[in-house]
Amino acid sequence: MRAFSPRIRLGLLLLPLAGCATPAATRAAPSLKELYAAKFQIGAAIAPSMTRDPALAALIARHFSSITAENAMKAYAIARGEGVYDFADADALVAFAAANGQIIRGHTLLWHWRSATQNAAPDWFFEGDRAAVQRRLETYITAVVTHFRGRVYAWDVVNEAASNSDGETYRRSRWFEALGPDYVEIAFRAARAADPDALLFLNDYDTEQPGKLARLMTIIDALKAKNVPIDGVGHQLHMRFSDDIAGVRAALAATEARGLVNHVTELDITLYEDPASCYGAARQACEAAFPGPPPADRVAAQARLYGALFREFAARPSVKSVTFWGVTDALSWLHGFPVARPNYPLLFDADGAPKPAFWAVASPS
Ligand code: 9MR
Repeated sequence: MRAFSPRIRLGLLLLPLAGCATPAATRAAPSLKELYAAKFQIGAAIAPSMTRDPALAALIARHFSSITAENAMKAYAIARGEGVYDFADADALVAFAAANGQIIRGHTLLWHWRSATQNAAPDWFFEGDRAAVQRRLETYITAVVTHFRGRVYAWDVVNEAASNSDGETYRRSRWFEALGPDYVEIAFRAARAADPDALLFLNDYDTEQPGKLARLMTIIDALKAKNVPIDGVGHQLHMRFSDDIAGVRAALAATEARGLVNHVTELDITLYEDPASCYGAARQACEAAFPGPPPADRVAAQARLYGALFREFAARPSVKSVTFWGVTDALSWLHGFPVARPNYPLLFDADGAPKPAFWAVASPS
């Protein structure tokens, strides 16, 4: 038996008494990576701290064949300044994965995102003229991909290039402002040159929405028309419990039609039914936190959606990797987005016990 904390063991013991145990809650959880070995890699995004928690590390080793650094390979984590790199956290994750026989998806070489304290597109990149910005981007990508050559088998080369607005293909990021649409091509060519064996992905969110998918595919078609080296599309799939899979189907099919591979890169399913306005800058009318445990009907709907997604993934040979954006409900970016509030988006509860969502993925039919 795994070395779960006394709290977890007590929880498992008390479940039948609470009258809410299903037989599934106590049966041994099969290894997800073994269940899906013939279909695709099963991955998790992790933080270095997770590898230092023995029970969590054992859970990660048991269920996942692929590891993504949730943050440790972003430019804000690696680049201390121009030409000054700190690979310590990223290397620790690479060593953890190697010790467990897991392969590694690199995330991400280029991103627009910034907050008050973190900047995935550091200011020093953008000093000087266009040629200077291009040279710095090439230098950075070459250094990072070369450092991990032979250890990172696939890269999210560019993250979130597509615009969220109709009638505008590319996101108006600082990269776009400095280099125009060519920045995507520049990044992919630099990555291919630094490691010809690594698979190269364009990664984005909301690919399950028709407008976003169309804009992303316009970018892909432009890259392919110029023979830019791209191997696949990364679909983040940050979904909601009430979603269906029609949009996911369309996104996977659009990628297949272009002869590219599909990776699901950041899968999770929020239990809140927030209106679109909640995701705007003002964060208006987000649902209030549940007063107690999450509602049972939403937990069940989340499990049904996970099951339907995995049936779909397993039916499509183009899907080569499915990565969850986290491991247990204890740690998820959704505790802070779109507003601060507890969320329950993953397959394992905060104590590491399999949820209905786990069982739906473990036996999707
Ligand atoms: O989960 C990540 C969170 O811990 C970071 O603070 C945040 C900013 O770096 O990025 C989160 O991960 C994002 C991923 O890198 C790209 N797609 C959206 C993810 C959730 O915001």
